[in-house]
Amino acid sequence: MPFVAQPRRALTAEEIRTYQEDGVIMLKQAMDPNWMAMVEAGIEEARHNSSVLGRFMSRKVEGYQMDIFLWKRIDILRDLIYYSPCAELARQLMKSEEVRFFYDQMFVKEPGTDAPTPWHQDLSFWPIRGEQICSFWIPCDPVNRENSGLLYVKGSHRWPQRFKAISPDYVASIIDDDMEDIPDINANPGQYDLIDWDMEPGDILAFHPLTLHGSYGNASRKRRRRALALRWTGDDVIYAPSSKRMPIHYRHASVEGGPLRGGAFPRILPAPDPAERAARLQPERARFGKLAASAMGNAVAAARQTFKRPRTEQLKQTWTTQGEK
Ligand SMILES: O=C(O)CCC(=O)C(=O)O
Repeated sequence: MPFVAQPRRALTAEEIRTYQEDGVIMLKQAMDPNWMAMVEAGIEEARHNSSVLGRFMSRKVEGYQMDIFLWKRIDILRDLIYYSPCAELARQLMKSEEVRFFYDQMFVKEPGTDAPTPWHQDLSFWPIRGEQICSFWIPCDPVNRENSGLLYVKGSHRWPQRFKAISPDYVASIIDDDMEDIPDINANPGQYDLIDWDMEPGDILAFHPLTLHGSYGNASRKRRRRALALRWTGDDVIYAPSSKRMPIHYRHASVEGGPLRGGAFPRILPAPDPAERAARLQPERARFGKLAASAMGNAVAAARQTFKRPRTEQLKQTWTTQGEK
């Protein structure tokens, strides 16, 4: 028996087609105020009580705060994942029988924070493969391009290229030299079909993990930009770990080449797995040994890259103007 709330309405065939063709869709007022209150409470808890990983991710840019796997320690976000209509919306978009939760991530940019999120494809970061993967980006403040709303290259999820994983904090260990450099999209905006939206709390963006996306810094003087990303997986997703992909610091039972399993990636639909659900009764912190190994791997990769070619040359992306709509 599923526990998730029904969405306000079923998605239309046209909306599902748009998601599949464009690789992104904005769903207007898809989240009721009670769910948004939970998103906001979870973000506020994480803002004031960062995890070790969150502090590591946010170390480089004052005013740009990130955190990850929040739901593992913040109960209201665990409840959002198990009970909100998000899993059902993801099921419809991915056309999947099963929906698992992959992980959540917080992105907060304070007013006046000149910190873009570089253009990237999420799947280049992740230790999974498959087509039925969908992220939701849920802002709890009004957003537009000025205060760092997300921009997408429409249809780029169908491009053959796989681009290097450039994270906002430029984590070296996940930059895979076998992948292509990301083109400097903002330097040649006319060459790309860019799309973005003005959004209100309650609106969500749903996007495919290969759709190129990024955001300007927050140029607003007054408006903070707080957002929570929820990542969902479906039937065809397999676990594909590698030293060049985001490490998972939490317990799970997935085997390389097999489906996602276990407490880190709980099944939500068609019904939760009792053992995975019980595993979350104890809030879990990222395992220290794994964190230490990741930090070491990153330091070695960063040293290697500096030796190979200057980072500025490798990572160049133009994000200096807000670009008129
Ligand atoms: O909020 C941002 O600027 C980045 C969000 C993002 O890249 C994502 O959710 O995949």
